[in-house]
Amino acid sequence: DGARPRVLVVGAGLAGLGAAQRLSSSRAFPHLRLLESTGRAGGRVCSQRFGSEVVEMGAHWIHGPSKENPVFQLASDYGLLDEEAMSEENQQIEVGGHPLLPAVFYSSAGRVLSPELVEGVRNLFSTLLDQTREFLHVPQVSVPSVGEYLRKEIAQQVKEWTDDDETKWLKLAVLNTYFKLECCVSGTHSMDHVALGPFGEYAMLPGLDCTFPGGYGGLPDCMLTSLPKESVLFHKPVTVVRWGGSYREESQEGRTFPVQVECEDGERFLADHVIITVPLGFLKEHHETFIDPPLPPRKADAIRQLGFGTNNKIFLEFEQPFWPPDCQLIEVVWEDESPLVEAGTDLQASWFRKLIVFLVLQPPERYGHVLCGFIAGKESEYMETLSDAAVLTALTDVIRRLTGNPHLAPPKKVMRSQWHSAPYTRGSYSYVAVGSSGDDIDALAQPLPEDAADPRPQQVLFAGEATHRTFYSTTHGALLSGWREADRLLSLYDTSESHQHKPRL
Ligand code: 6YU
Repeated sequence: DGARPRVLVVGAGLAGLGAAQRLSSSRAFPHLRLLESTGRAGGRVCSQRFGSEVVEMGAHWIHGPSKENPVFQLASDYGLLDEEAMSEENQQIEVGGHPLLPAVFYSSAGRVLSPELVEGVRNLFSTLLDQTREFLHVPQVSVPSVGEYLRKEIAQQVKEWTDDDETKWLKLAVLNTYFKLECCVSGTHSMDHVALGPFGEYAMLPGLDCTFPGGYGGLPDCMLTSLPKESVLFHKPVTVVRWGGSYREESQEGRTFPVQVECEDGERFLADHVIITVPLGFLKEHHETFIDPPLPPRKADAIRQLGFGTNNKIFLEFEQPFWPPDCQLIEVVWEDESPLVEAGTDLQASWFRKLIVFLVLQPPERYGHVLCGFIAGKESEYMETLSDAAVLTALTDVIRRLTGNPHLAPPKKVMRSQWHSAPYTRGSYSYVAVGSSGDDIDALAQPLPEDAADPRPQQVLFAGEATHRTFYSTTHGALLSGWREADRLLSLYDTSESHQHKPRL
């Protein structure tokens, strides 16, 4: 039995759990260990208590909940979804990633904007955004980024607008809100950082986005339960993955292992293979020391070039709603802003202007009056450095201004995510940044040793959302990447001979 391959998985997010689950269901891998730096499973799937209810600090929806979505399938199998989400009808709805919720647009001038004006602008923006996905196979793009393309098109269109000046400015201000919203979707500071050519490679599945009634965290919890208890070690941050070596257990004469993984507490684990699922944000910060010998230049470049930004959530609980009863989405328009005018850079004075959307958590009978605000980019990272009290004060001022009610009662509670400060995440999710492409994602996913002529079996494998070329930034991308790497190992070993530890090369 000691001759069978030993596998380590680093990170217990959906990628790591998915890989471990698949490997542990095969008899070929009885020696499986999952090392997780924090005290819980789930990673960026993170449900937390907020008063008497559970809210999502990380992943919120299943994007495209339908048959092809493995997160949807697994969650359905575990009985974690409600009937509506499971219905055939729900699975067939195609909205291109943007479900339309009943929304109210508040402006910085203390007024509610007319739905007609907003709808016209929204249609324009989504038409332009759809166009940005059409450059995938175009050899030469005229501008490098999604943001620049959108602005160029908008500048053209404005010339043809026949509205009065005030309406023109207002329409531009609404467009600016959509730019900020798109920053949340892509998890980036600015759409000028998101590469235009590869933008259309991100794939959307059918199905109307759904949530987990009992919390997204139910999914990693169920996956964890299916693993042998002793195989999962928490509070085990890995500091270095050594590969290509010949390591032997101190106490034993036995065989040697090519991989040695060292943890912050000094403990070492030997293995034949390691699957690394740490976030791209962690790799960006640590890859030079985390992997030894260091990564080949092509892979290190991919880590540097691909984007990994910040999108945070701020939950606010109110005694009384200030929004109308049927409203599910509050959007914020700063009337003095335009995508055609450079934004201010004084984070302290204006970070809160980047927060332009609040979801009203549904149903109110269950949540009370809770808003979930989204804020992306450098402003979001700055927000992380503030105290809860400072965030609450700033947002109370904003909401008073939006509603034109200087006496509006402040929220009674605030809670927010701080994904950029989280040492084992360092941001929220990946995007294909200007200067990178889907090939970088594939380069990141390439196992080591990389050389096809190298006779050694692959020792270091890479999974995680940032390694999925078409589903990056999602939970299903993460899960599929974990399965992909587990399958890579399964295919290395002929299971009929696996007890003899014979790689099938
Ligand atoms: C989705 C959604 N969603 C909001 C917010 C965030 C994310 N996502 P993990 O990080 O989970 O696991 C790694 C583990 O490794 C972790 O436990 C670490 O502690 C551990 N680790 C690190 N270093 C270690 C070390 N040294 N040693 C040991 N362990 C170590 N996805 O499907 N629906 O609604 C959202 C959202 C605020 C932060 C999301 C959403 C992203 C997912 O959460 C994320 O991809 C996966 O959970 C990652 O799993 P993993 O296993 O890879 O890593 C065109 C175009 C546009 C492109 N984008 C459009 C899509 C929009 C994405 N949607 C996002 C929206 C929200 C609101």
